[in-house]
Amino acid sequence: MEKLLCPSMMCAHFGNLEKEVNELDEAGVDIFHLDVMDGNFVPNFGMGLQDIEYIIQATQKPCDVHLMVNKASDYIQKFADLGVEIIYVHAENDPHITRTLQMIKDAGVHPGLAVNPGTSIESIKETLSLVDYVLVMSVNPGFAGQKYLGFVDHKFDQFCELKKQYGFKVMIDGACSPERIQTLSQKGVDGFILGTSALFGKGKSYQEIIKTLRQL
Ligand code: S6P
Ligand code: MG
Repeated sequence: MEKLLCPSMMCAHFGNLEKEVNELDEAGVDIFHLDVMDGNFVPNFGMGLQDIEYIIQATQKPCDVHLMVNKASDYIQKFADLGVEIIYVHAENDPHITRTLQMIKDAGVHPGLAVNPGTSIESIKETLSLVDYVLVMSVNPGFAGQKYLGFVDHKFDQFCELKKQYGFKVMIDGACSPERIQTLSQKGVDGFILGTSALFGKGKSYQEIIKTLRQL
């Protein structure tokens, strides 16, 4: 099974975004991961609409948005209009998550559910028939460069089992190192959000890193 390798663009060098996008694109990444944070649902800010718009027009590759914001449902159409392929939303702050997921589908975008480390699978199980992607958070959302939370390990086994029934793809976001990519892809995890643990600030070319990660 081919891995989905997804650079987390909040970790890119914004001083030369064009070069970053081009180099990642040429290195063969699959989906650009674009984090949106409102300083409210999570204690951090980023990325803005202009950054997102720029990245989407700079590549032919698919882009996703990971909405770490309150009232994500207010912004679905906005991101759909920008041309993203996947919209990840969180259930933890949305009393009507199934409505929001349906809105994403109706807008012609793949619905994704992001699952916080403290959120149980049981509490979101009813939504699984509506989602095309499950983004398992293995750090508390908001920042790059955090430590992997080992207590989420069991979720990868469980979601990989559940995907046989529902057909969604399982993705990991947070502290995703090369070692973890190897172990999790063997378990059946489909996609990997690449931040500082595997891709950025390593002093090697993206080409070289992506080639190595593909072979794991
Ligand atoms: C922030 C966001 C993530 C990070 C990514 C960073 O929570 O959702 O996408 O950018 O986890 O990766 P790393 O390898 O620095 O932890
Ligand atoms: Mg993310």
